[in-house]
Amino acid sequence: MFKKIKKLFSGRSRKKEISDAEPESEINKAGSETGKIENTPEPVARDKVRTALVFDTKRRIFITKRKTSRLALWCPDKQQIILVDEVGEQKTFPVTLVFKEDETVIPITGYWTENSEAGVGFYFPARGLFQLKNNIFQQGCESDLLFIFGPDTEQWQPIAGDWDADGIATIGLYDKENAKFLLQNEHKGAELGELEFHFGPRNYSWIPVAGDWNGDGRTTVGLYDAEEGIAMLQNAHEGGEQPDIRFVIADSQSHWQPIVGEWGDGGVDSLAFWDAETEQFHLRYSNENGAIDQVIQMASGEKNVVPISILCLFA
Ligand SMILES: [Ca+2]
Ligand SMILES: [Ca+2]
Repeated sequence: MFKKIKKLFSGRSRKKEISDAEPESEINKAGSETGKIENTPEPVARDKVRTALVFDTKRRIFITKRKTSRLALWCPDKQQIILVDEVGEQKTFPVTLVFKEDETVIPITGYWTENSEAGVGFYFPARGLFQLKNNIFQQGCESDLLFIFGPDTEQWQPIAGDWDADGIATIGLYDKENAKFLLQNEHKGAELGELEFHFGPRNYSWIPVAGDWNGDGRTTVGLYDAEEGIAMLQNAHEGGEQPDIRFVIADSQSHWQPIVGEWGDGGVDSLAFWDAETEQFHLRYSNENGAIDQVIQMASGEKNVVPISILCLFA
């Protein structure tokens, strides 16, 4: 498998596209062919609260109600994800990468298909390659989607989100040198994004983030300046120097790494920060000036980790 894939992607060919799909996990939306929910509860905002029929290993049906942002750590040395579950316990899930060479790998997360759960992905800058896995809880497959996207340079940083509010997250890239975003609405390889715009200053210290800052179901981009603790967020796929939202994290540290999730009760995504020195997540519940709202202490025992936020379905 490894040799085959390596051959296909040697020379950074941007035209190859592989769909290496494994069977989907047996999660079905309400009203699908496999089951119906009578007396459907009141309508809820798409992508925030979703009702689904889920079959367990004994083919029993239960109903899940909510997608929840979970704190997690990607451990590249062990190719594992440490997830904080719904009761605060840390659980480890192995993730097999296509490439096992000593190259840079950057994690991203999202619902890659309508039936995904706890999707995770990885970007290999040296190859421009995205490897997406629909469900970290489902073992036994390396990836569900594999494709090359973006210009043939290594300076791009990956992001992911539901840019068109159709319930499916797709990938994007940010070029910090030129303050440029490229966003894709489909899982397919290309050299250019469907959406392309410049946002923010050209500054090496800004970190790209993506979230639904206003709760309308559409993910949009933002930038975080770790040195100053400044966040600049957009609510539309538009460029410019002035953001829709700008705020300062009062007690931020320059070494904190930002992630995005729905941490508060306001129905919007906001920022959290990973402090590798103290192994703590610092959560901010709103997108406005202020200090950290909650601190979560981790005890992974791992040194070389990358913080991520994973959307999970929980009953
Ligand atoms: Ca989408
Ligand atoms: Ca939005």
